[in-house]
Amino acid sequence: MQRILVTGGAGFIGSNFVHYLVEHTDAHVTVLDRLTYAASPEALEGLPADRVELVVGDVTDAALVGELVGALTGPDDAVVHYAAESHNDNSLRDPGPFVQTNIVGTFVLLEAVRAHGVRLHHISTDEVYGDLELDDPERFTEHTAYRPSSPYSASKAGADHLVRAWVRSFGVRATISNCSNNYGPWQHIEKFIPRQITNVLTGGRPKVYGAGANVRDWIHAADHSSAVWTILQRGQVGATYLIGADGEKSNLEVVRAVLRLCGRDSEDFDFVTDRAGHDLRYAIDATRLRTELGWEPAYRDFEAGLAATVDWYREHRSWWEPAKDEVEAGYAAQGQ
Ligand code: NAD
Ligand code: TDX
Repeated sequence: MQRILVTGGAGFIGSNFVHYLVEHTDAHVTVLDRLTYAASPEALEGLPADRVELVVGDVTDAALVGELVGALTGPDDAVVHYAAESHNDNSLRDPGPFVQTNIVGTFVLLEAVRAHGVRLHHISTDEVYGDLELDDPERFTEHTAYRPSSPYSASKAGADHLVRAWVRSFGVRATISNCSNNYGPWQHIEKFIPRQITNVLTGGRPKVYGAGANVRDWIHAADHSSAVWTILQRGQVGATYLIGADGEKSNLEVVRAVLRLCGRDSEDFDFVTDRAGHDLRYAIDATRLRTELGWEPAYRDFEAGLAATVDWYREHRSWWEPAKDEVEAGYAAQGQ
């Protein structure tokens, strides 16, 4: 039986991938997650106990990581590494945990897969490439130079470089994917889309940084999961794949869509203090993934995916509501 170790598997995207594995494969899944404020162990509830095991622990704990990676003895066993501090705004307030988890955590994992000869897939972000002008005809490709802007994206870039060095210097069998902005169920309400949905659902107003002209390239988390599985199955060891679904939207477009879907006036939002160093635009060219590995996204209609996401937050109030006041107080303290 194939065994997959998923670090950060209780988070937004990692838990989506765990569901993907349960539904589409016979693999046994071990989740390693520290259960930080960002984790949603509820997202793993109801999964078959003989298929999914949750180990609560830190990816920087070399002894624990060595033990879990050492148990992966089959030829198709693998580690998929999602665990990270993931929010740019938090990295501006307190960068330390980003260096620790994202860089040191990846180092610890790399040493374990090197010692035990285990295949690794490393999950990264398009933010390592910095940003694009709004009218730049080029999008990010596997050949774009690294130019990270924030402590978060710099820590992810650092992790990517470690993975590449371990491939080249030590022959570690690893692949990397850099994905665009994800949306969907179980995303923490600190992030843009769920923050605005839950602002509206609690009778408040969406908060748009700066002038709202910034563009993000949205992909449904389920499409990210299918892409990662495709790379794990058919990806070339040592290669990097960019994951994106041609979903560019300005923040203003997204906020107005959320308001419309909730039956509110589409101008019923506030402009607030901009993010320091705010990247203007991300855009992914996923040609390599599509042509070499034959991957295609299932969610092609952003409005439809967003509508389903709004409904999901309506139906899961008891999950997000306890965190709402504290998240908003943190933003208010920054004028956001
Ligand atoms: P998230 O914050 O929702 O989840 C991160 C998970 O990692 C949480 O469950 C948390 O408890 C766990 N974790 C944090 N520190 C840990 C540690 N030291 N040891 C063990 N577990 C730890 O993040 P997400 O949005 O699901 O992102 C997952 C991965 O995908 C990250 O690597 C992120 O950089 C990458 N990514 C995210 C996006 C996006 O749009 N959210 C896009 C591209 C790439
Ligand atoms: O209240 C807000 N208002 C606002 O205008 C928030 C929280 C954000 N924004 C803007 C900032 C960005 O332009 O919305 C955009 C999206 O913001 P985030 O959800 O914080 O995402 P971003 O900074 O783009 O990073 C995300 O995508 C890449 C994830 O959080 C990262 O983990 C991933 O690597």
